Amino acid sequence: MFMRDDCAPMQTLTRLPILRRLGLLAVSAVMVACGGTDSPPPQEERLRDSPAAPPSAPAASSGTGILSGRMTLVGAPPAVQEIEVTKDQQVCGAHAIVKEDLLVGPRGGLENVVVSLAGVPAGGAANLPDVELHQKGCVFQPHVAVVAVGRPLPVFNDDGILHNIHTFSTINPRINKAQPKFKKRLEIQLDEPETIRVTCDAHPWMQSWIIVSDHPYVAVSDEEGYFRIDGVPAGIHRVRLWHETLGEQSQEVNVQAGQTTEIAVEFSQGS
Ligand SMILES: [Cu+2]
Repeated sequence: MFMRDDCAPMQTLTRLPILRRLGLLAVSAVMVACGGTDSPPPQEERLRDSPAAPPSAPAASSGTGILSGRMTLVGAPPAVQEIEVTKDQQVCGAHAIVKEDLLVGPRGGLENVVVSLAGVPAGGAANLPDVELHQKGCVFQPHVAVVAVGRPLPVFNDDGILHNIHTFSTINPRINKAQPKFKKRLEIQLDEPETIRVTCDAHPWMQSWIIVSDHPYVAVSDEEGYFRIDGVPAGIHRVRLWHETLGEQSQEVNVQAGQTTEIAVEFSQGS
């Protein structure tokens, strides 16, 4: 859970000059216009082309720190939208299924923002925790899964009905595998960093995302919008913040050894 007591330097937007805040929000608004689930996700390669630090940046110091913070949605949260179940009613219709492409907590926290360091060299992805992808109650769980490059990702069918896993990747080979009710577990493997949309072709509302990372500095915001990344090398980094519906923005952070650097990022649905 997010800990406020161990926070030292604050790098919130509220402490930035007003013009910069407006600039960041403008970036957010632009990304909204370019975002949406039908658009291909931005590729990791773009990030590697980004400058790692401005010329005036101090050299990275030794040691590591913690990067944490909170994602929020500006303005009124969207109404929860319940999916109309059109198939396999006995399983999929046994409970309410809601759209998950924009989940906002009661205090404005934005869930499922992928927070990652951009431009860091590949390596250390083995430190990412294991993850399983479940098709349960006709919903992918988790909605956003982070997996290390090259690590087998187990996919479970918990429902006893036909599911399917279909990855809309452009860098990794596409995967399109049926998962009948008797195939409780299968494995997929993704060897290149990529943000990949995943569907089940048997149930059109089923969609999730797999984030394939070649480094360990990535996290997904929780239902209150909080995230935390441990073991971040001290120094100046560019942080990429990506949401499937609200698009992408980035900002610079200065992580100091032995300290927690906190960021607060606002997303907007635009005007
Ligand atoms: Cu399905």
